[in-house]
Parts: sequence; C-alpha cells; structure tokens
Amino acid sequence: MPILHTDNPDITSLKGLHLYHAGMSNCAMRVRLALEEKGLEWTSHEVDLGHQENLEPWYLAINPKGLVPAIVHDGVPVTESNDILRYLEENFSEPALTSSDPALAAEAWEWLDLAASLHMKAIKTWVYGTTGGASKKRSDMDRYGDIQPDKSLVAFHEKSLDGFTVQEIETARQMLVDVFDRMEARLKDHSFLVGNEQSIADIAWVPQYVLLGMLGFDFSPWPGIVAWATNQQKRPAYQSAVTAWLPKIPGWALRKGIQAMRLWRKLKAGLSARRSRPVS
Ligand SMILES: N[C@@H](CCC(=O)N[C@@H](CS)C(=O)NCC(=O)O)C(=O)O
Repeated sequence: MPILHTDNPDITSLKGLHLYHAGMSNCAMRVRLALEEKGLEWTSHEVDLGHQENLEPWYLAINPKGLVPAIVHDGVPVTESNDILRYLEENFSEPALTSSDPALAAEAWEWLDLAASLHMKAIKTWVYGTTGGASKKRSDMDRYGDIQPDKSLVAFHEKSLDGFTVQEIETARQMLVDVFDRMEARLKDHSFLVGNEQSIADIAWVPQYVLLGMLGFDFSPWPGIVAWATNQQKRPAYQSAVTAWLPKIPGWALRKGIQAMRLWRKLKAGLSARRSRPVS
C-alpha cells in the first residue's frame, strides 16, 4: 500500500482525515463516495488540475506521482484510490463496504482491481481520445518527464499529445463494452454489483458511469446498469460525494468546453512553435 513516510512538518502536523482531490476525477470520486458512505469527517483540499497544481512541490511531497486523490490521515499520506479504499476499510471498518463473507468480499475487491486495471488503457484513453487530446502542454513534458517517477504516465501524456488513433479509441471502447456487458449480466436482476448491499464494487464503478456518461458514452444498451446508477444517485452519499462536486452544466456543454479548450491549447502551441522557428 503506498503509504508515504515523511517528516515534512506541513504534512505530519495534519490531524484527522484530509482529502486532496478534484471534482471530476473518477478516482477521487470513489474515495469521496467511501468517505461519505462511512459517514467520516474529512477536510477537503481541492487540487486545481487545470493549472497543474498537482505538480507543485507541496503536492508532490504528498503524492510524488502528482495524482489525485491522496489522503493524509493524522499526518500520514496514502495514495492510489484503491489503496486508499483498502486503508479506509481497514481503519474505519464500520459501516463495512465489504461483506463478512470472504467470497463476496473477494468478488468486490476484484471489481475494484478491474476498474484500476482499465483506468489508463480504457477509461483515460477513451476520455482523452474522444475529447480531443492532452491535459499537458508539449512544453511541460521535459519537466514532467523529470519529476514523474511513473514512466507509463509520461508515455501516456506523450501519446495524448500526439493524439489517439481511431483504432486505439475503438479498442478502449471495446474494453469498456466488455465490462459493461459483464455488469449488465449481474445488474439486470440485482440491485448491487456484489451481494445484497452497497459495497466497494459499486463505489468503484459508479464514477466511471458518471464520468463516461457526462462525456457522451451511450449506456442505453445496458438498462440494468442505468437502473443501478439511478438507484445509486438516490443515495445520500452520492449527493455529497458526487453531485456536490460536479460542474453545474449539462454534459454536452462540458464536452464542448473541454474540446474547445484542448483545441485552443493545440493552436496556441502550434503558433508559438512557428514563431520560434528560425527564418531560413
Ligand atoms: N492510479 C491512480 C490514478 C489517479 C489519476 O490518474 N488521477 C488523475 C485524475 S483522474 C490525475 O491526478 N491526473 C493529473 C495528471 O495526470 O497530471 C489512482 O487510482 O489514484
């Protein structure tokens, strides 16, 4: 579990549960959901990903990979959303988000691991691919390459600057379709992904429904998933963990906004590259 051992007094002096997060981040959403389902008190620290606040030294001291979410619990940083969920389940066991039946608990963790394994190759690839590109500028990449210890993240952001091919986006979509087919097989006649209660499995997948749905992924072929998500949205924890943190604009407007912002960045980068090219 990525627990950071630090003697940085700005971190060690933090008492209670502190969450470093961003509204639209699906990984942060699942941690907020777990905190709210467990009724825990937590202090919010929103990290502005648009302005790359996640790559500032104060945040890298909490999460050296510069990713949200991270928590600091009584001065101890824990990173990676799945590990944070495990940490919360171990340290704040009531109400439990995993069954006391070991087989059901294992099944729930599997759903969580599946979400993690698809995060970059399916979810992020589809999101970045369909909204038109990169969250980093080419001019940021040298510094990013230097500070980012996880080289698969560097490769992903390089790739997103070059642009995903139609085939890559389709492969990502197909991976998601395969999972949603599996989810549908379960949810067409069950209210929860595992067992008869809300669990870490539902918490792992609700954020994908929210994010992908907002960005135009069509869930209509899976009515069981839609019904499950509709029930999830009625939970008080959903209101405080998801609704409260989402932009208050319709999905289509959000999509257009992201596309326009990314196009503008590309144009600006292209113009400054032309300006700095030596005249021959
Ligand atoms: N494996 C990480 C992934 C976290 C992640 O990718 N977070 C994104 C937001 S969804 C982020 O912080 N992106 C900022 C960046 O890449 O610079 C987890 O599960 O916590």
